[in-house]
Amino acid sequence: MKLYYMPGACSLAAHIVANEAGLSPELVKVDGKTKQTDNNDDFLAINPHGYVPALVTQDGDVLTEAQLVVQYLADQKPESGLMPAGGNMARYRVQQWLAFISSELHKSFGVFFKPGATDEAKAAASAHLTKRFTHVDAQLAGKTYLTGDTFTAADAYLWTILGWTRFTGFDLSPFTNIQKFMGTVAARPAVQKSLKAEGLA
Ligand SMILES: N[C@@H](CCC(=O)N[C@@H](CS)C(=O)NCC(=O)O)C(=O)O
Repeated sequence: MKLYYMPGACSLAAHIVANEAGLSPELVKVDGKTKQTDNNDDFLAINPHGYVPALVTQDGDVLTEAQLVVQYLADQKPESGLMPAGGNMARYRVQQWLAFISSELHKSFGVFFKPGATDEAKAAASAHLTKRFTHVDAQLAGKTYLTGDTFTAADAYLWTILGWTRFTGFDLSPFTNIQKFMGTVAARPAVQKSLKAEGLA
């Protein structure tokens, strides 16, 4: 398997899930500007959208979309608990979180990384994120992870996206459960291993 990534981008969630599952996909770094890989290959030939994560499976299939890539990787090791088994409400709950993180959180950060984005657009995104973080914080009350005591693919995705608040100046201090979650996840060996491999530790 090959995992195409940019350091610290949403692809970090897939990288963490791969390490949590004990998988060792070949890591291929992509330059966001040139869309060239570190092997000087054209990333657009892998994913014409030009964004990471992209996963090339053992069978040569290309999978994109962070919420899908983490599920595929987790399903390679069902015993890891990273994705509950199909047909159970527990799996739908993790999928519900993955969809929420993708559409309500991940996409709302885009404006902060967009050159020329207006202050008004950033303020609107901040207001939206504040509402959504309030929900996440309440859901984490009394729990270690989003769905309880088991670390899942959704936790890897949430942790990755919340980490971007450091670059946007977003103040997470009012969200005490989120802060605790961030510390707990950061301490996981698979997370540290992923950060180190991406040159971020
Ligand atoms: N719809 C995609 C979006 C992925 C995405 O936004 N990737 C960003 C990094 S977090 C990226 O590669 N941006 C570079 C670009 O779009 O050119 C997903 O959900 O995975």
